[in-house]
Amino acid sequence: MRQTEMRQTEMRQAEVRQAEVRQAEVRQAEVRQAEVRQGDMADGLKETAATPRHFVWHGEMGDEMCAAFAEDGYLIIEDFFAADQCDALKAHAIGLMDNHQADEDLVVFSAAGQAHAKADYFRTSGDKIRFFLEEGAVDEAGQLRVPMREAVNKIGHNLHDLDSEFSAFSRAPQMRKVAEKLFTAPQLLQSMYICKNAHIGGEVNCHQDSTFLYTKPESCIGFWVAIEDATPENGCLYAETGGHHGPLRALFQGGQENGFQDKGGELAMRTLDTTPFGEADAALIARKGTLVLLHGRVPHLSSANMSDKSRHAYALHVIDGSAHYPAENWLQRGADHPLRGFETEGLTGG
Ligand SMILES: O=C(O)CCC(=O)C(=O)O
Repeated sequence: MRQTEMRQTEMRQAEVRQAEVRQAEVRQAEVRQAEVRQGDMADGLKETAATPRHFVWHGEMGDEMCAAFAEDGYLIIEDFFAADQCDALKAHAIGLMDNHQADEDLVVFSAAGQAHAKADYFRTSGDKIRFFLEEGAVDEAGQLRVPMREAVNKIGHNLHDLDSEFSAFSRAPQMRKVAEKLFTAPQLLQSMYICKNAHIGGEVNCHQDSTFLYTKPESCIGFWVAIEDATPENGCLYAETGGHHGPLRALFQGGQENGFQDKGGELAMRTLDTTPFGEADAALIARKGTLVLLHGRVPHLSSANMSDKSRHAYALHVIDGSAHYPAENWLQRGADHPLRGFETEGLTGG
């Protein structure tokens, strides 16, 4: 009798081991497929030294993912959102652009627009939904040269609290799961729907996100989601592998006194460290639905989109509520817009 029980236990253990081996094989095959896809999407890739690791989402941010993020300063997780969720967010964003009654922004972004009006429009957008237009999308007379949905560079910076669709996307269970691995008290600070439209989408210069969204201690992490395939041809992200171990180069902030926003204070880039950025050696090629995590210190950029294909993306920047948020930071929210976490309970949206 005891021998029979022992044999059954051994058989169960062997079955578990076999299932684990099968699961590991499936995961390896998925990673190989992701690498092949990355190769297929790599047309136009400049010579890069690093081959970014690609992971596939299986409901958990595992130890390997955490280790890769800590080493590289970025993390690519495929199949994070379903393609139809991305399509729905894109359709919604295009609807917002089509329905946008442009007035202030046409003046601000016209070829004759004043730099300070542009700066003000940006400076006060932290708790609003504003439309930032591409360079050259508006003529001297304040008329759009292309339809609004093609003229928009990005929509920002509080989609995640003011728009119910964006709130739901930002607070999707898998976003919350990842955030819980990375933060003590995650708070959603900034959101941007970035269009990088065909032929008109401008470049984003090399920068560190903590320059713009500084906390003490630093805690900013970018959650960047490919709403469409992002390739070297249509302006995917590039990042400096391991570059988050370098110093923070600059802070983009307002005057020293608290409440600079109310006083219309000027924003300025303050140099902290003159070490040049290293080469952005990793093309973060991302299939639709992929999450790219970006450490607040990792230098990253994207090129102008000269191709026929748009490259829509949604970027959410999260900070830790336990860190100090300086009153000099450019992004300030009114008292009626307190920061919120990933909890969906009690949200009305809209
Ligand atoms: O999407 C891009 O091209 C740039 C995004 C970016 O720099 C960011 O989310 O921090």
